[in-house]
Amino acid sequence: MKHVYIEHLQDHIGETVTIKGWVFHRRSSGKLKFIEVRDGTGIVQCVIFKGNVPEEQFQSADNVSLESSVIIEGSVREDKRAPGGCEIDVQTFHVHHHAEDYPITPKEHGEDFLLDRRHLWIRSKRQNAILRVRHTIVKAIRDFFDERGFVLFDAPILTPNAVEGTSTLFETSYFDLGSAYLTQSGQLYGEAGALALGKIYVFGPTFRAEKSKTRRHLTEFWMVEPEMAWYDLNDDMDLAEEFIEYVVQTTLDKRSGELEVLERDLSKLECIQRPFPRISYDEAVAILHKHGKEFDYGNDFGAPDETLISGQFDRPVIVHRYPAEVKAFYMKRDPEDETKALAMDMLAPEGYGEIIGGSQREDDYDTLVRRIREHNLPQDVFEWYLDLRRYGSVPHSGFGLGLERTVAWICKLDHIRETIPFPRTIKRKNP
Ligand code: NSS
Repeated sequence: MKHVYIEHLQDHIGETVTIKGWVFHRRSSGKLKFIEVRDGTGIVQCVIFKGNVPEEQFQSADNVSLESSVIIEGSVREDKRAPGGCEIDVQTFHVHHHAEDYPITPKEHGEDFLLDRRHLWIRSKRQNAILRVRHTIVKAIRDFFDERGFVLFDAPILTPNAVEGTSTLFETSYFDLGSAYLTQSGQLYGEAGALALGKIYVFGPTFRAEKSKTRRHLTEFWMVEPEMAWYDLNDDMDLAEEFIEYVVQTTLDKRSGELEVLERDLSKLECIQRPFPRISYDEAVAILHKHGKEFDYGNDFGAPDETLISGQFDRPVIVHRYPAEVKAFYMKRDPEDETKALAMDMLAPEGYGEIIGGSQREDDYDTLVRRIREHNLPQDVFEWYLDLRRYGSVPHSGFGLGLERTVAWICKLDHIRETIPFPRTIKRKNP
């Protein structure tokens, strides 16, 4: 008998098929038993009528525990009221494995209880929907760059130096060669890639020993980092804008069902269309002050500041030209105002804050050496990076998008930890 996935049952109305899955819910009323089965692609109601299956199978349907794995044969019947548009009229019901008492029940569980059982929690409808949205976002990201001539460029994870400041570095010992660090960003390698291949993107896991216990910080997260030779800051912002519009609209198009499970207000995503507002750091500070927010000019924005600034707009806002003091050593200064870096962040609406950080890179050898010294960084480990300014230096720019923050925003989740199969935070490395 043909094994059919639940998401494809619609194409098999009237046929007899086999489905393989897990018991999601059951109830009975006399001669009828209703078993909802999930197989990872969807959920379908299976109806067992006493006379239609052998007696012992009817009895086993009575005893079957939640999350037991089952193999069911039956005919597919159209039912407009059913969630997937059809039901299964069961002919044989086979329990493949009897599950022990399943620890996760429909009652409210605490967050820690669920996170300790994350390996089971991901079977739930909501978590399933989030992980499917994540998958689609990853695919949209890759398609966007692939269709525009970018080359995927894998940067190393074990690295000899910091990229984004030394305070969030994970250190590990590396044989006879001293310490190695888990990468905070593939950017520096991406720059080498851009000068070799023109336009590249790095897409992989990145690590920050973040002491912050906020709803937007993980210690292990995924970042996509395009890097383009000959792009200035404006080109960089144009690309970021086109990219976010594409990712959001593609996800809406492909995953509206999952977003409905998550009770997402789709109109808030439909309006994510270019152009996005662009304001300077100075204009952003003026917004804070106008709203009576205490903020010292020259600081970086905290989460509440970002929420207030992005709350003024119904789509992502790009903030550019930050004080160079609060930004990374590799950023180029604005020739019109040397106190500012040619940096940009994109802040997502609805309180989600920064999802993208990017900049035009310093491409002058002497200036970059000076910056490395000013930041007290060891010049020897950056010699290869300085080579990019010794041999055919060009203006170039790029940015990094945090995948989990993007998933949290698109799904409108309270906390970033639900966006990744097994989250890592300052308080958690299990399971
Ligand atoms: O530190 S960033 O702002 N920028 C960079 O790492 C650059 N080197 C990227 C580049 O230009 N190629 O981080 C970029 C994004 C940021 O906007 C967040 O969306 C995300 O990475 N991010 C994080 N997500 C989750 N958890 C943590 N701790 C985190 N840190 C950054």
